[in-house]
Amino acid sequence: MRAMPAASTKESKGGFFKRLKARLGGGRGLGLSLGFGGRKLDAELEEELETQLLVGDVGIEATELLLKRLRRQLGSKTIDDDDEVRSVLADALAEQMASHARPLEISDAAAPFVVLVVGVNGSGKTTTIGKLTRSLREDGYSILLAAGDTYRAAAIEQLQAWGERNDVPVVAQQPGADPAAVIYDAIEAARARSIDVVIADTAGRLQNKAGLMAELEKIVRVTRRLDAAAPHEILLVLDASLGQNAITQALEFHRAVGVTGIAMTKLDGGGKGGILVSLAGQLDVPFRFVGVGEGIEDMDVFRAEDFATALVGRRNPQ
Ligand SMILES: Nc1nc2c(ncn2[C@@H]2O[C@H](COP(=O)(O)OP(=O)(O)OP(=O)(O)O)[C@@H](O)[C@H]2O)c(=O)[nH]1
Ligand SMILES: [Mg+2]
Repeated sequence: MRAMPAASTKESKGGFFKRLKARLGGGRGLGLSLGFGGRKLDAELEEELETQLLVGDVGIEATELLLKRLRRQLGSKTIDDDDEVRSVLADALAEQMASHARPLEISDAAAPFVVLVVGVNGSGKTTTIGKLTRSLREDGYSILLAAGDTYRAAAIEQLQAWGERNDVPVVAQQPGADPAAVIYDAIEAARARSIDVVIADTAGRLQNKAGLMAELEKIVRVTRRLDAAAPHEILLVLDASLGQNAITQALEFHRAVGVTGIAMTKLDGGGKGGILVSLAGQLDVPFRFVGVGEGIEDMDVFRAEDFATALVGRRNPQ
């Protein structure tokens, strides 16, 4: 078993962390406007903070936990400056998300290792596949992509374009083909060619459409005929800009197919980022990746501390 370093050692600290901080929630992270220096954590201040955290998508339960922590650490003392609050918040946020920071591990025993990528329409599945392919290629894995979104010709072409860009083969059939059959063929092809990893795209589906969720269950069932342990990863791609709706999606997809990892996209612009804090308290599934843009490099593994720091903004402004 190799822990996927996927960018974890590569550019992380410098490049991606900077971009994460710059772009998260359109550059404002949780958008905390503090101005707390000289004040005390009284009811009025708590309410201000509570509102800001809720607006940042942190969710009620996680917000309550954070306020409790602030109360415990700040007591009735006069707050020095905003950094004091930021620091307590960043530590508490990192703690709340820490157990979810488990990177994707590609097991060498699997032949091939199968990643099934699922999510609602437009969440960023195909783009995430492109980014993940590049990252795994850089780590030396051979990859084959399966065009399991057979609903639109454009979807197949989009995946083929990512295949070309990354110089990896794509197994596809005509639009309208059975996605389970496409993915089955792709796994067999990967086996025949001793390819390490198959990443399967799927069509976007709303979590409340029973027929489409049943189709996903069928894909999983058919995949298991080739390897009882497959898919080794069911990666749910969530659009952070959907706010609390992303949580509903996560719970429903998990109920239907048992999600094993989450990639949170669109944390730039619309996505506030607090959604990961909220999700951490509601679903015990690892956060594998965070995406902050449309480019091939705009994704990295999730790191709780970096993410928490980016959420609260600068801790030590000059
Ligand atoms: N800003 C931003 N845009 C993103 C990110 N990830 C994906 N996108 C964009 O979101 C749009 C949808 O991305 P796709 O990868 O096609 O999404 P999908 O889930 O495959 O969509 P369907 O196949 O239609 O279900 C595209 O315009 C992407 O460029 C991200 O992290 N940030
Ligand atoms: Mg797609």
